[in-house]
Amino acid sequence: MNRRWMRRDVLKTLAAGGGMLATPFALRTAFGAGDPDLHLRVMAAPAAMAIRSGPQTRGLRYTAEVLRGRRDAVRPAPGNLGPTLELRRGERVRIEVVNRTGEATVVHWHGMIVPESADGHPHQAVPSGERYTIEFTVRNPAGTYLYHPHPHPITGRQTYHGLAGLLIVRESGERDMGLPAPEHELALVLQDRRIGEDNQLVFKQMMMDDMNGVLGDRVLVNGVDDAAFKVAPRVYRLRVANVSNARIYKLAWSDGRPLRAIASDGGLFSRAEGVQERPYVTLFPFERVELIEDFGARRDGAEIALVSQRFSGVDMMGSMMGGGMMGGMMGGMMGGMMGPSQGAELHVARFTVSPGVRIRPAALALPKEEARAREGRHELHTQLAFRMMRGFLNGRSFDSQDMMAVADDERLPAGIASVWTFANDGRGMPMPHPIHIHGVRFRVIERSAGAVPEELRRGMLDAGYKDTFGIFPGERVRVQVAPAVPGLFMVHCHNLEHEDGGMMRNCLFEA
Ligand SMILES: [Cu+2]
Repeated sequence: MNRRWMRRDVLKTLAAGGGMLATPFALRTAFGAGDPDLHLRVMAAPAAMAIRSGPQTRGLRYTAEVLRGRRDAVRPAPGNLGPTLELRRGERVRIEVVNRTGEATVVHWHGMIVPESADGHPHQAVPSGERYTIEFTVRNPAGTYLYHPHPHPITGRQTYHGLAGLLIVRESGERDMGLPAPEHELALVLQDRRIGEDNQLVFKQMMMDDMNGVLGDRVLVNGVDDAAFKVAPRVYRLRVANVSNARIYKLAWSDGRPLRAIASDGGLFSRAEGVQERPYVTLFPFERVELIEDFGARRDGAEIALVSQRFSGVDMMGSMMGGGMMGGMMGGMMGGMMGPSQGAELHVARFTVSPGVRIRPAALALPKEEARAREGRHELHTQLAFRMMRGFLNGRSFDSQDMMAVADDERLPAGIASVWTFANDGRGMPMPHPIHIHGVRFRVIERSAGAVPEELRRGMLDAGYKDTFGIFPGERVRVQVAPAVPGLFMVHCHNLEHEDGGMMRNCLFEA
């Protein structure tokens, strides 16, 4: 096959993917055979939002409405955040995307296994004033997914100004697993922001922002500043999503209790993996973690904060100064002059435990391990590099003049498992990168020893199925990828400024 992904091949692959997607589902009977179970409209448009007291903040926002099907598929979110879309596994969904932003945009359904025609590749971006429609069947298991813009090279700016939302997949089987019911769930979307005069968002200000990615000095939770939650003295399911352009969080409870994780990007851990207890959780941009938290274990009226603890070892200024204590100190001093830094201590949200009868936690029965795809012999290697404000995967950047370009080392077979090794040792600046692959759920199978900074090591969560993972300078990470749907998808750094700086490539899952 030649270098370019030909149009007729796209159509052929789509047909194959369509066949694989034809999962039977009981809800189908509600409508005619060709009709979706759910028809939504998602619109991206300028908005003024109350993210804190005082003047409203101007930005962009998604709104959504149900055109047909379950009315509870769209749940409004406060502040600067799109509504939460709630889908059920097996549902056939049609979504009309309307662009009124004033510039090109396209929506990517982050973590969702959808045909390439629905993925939201940058070449699918439409001008403002236009709309497009996608369709997919929800094949993902229950979990916490996202939707956000993907137009090149303005994903960072659009997301920062408010275009993002949660997409939750539910399954009927969750009820029997002892998980808290939806009314005892809290979603926590974390986005660090710089808020300037008159409550307006401050985006890129200096060269450091293109290099580190845009970092804020405070954390919006679900689009509001200084978020506070009243919780009953019982167990909650917390869905935590890092939707920050570049910020890595070291999430911990202020009272020192461990975090108990039950799911990561791609759904619940298996029974064999079990609940993963950590003193803190390291969360890279666009990773998710679901926690189970028993607020009943605290006294009435207790106030607990979720914080991001200070850490060193990944701050650019720190590593340029040679790391260590001197590096850290110099980094801190320079950071003061140069804006917010990676690894700074940040307040995330407050939780106040209401008085009441304590409800004992139910026993958890996590799902059985999923059947694995047959293992193939194919291997891929990708070397990551960042230099001169540009990002590279095997020496190549995303080519906005040739958006469909695929090199030979960017192809892998669909339907069987391949091992994909990422090595963060290319020529340039040593930096951590969150790596995301579209259209698949993969497993992290190996990390090279010694590269994860000591202060973040115990919070690394590689269990379960992932769509985004963090990789530190000098590190090699091996993931096992078994694409279920063939087609043209993407692999990129999910530090949005790195992505917009070209650290993105196509990958082709060949039928
Ligand atoms: Cu990066």
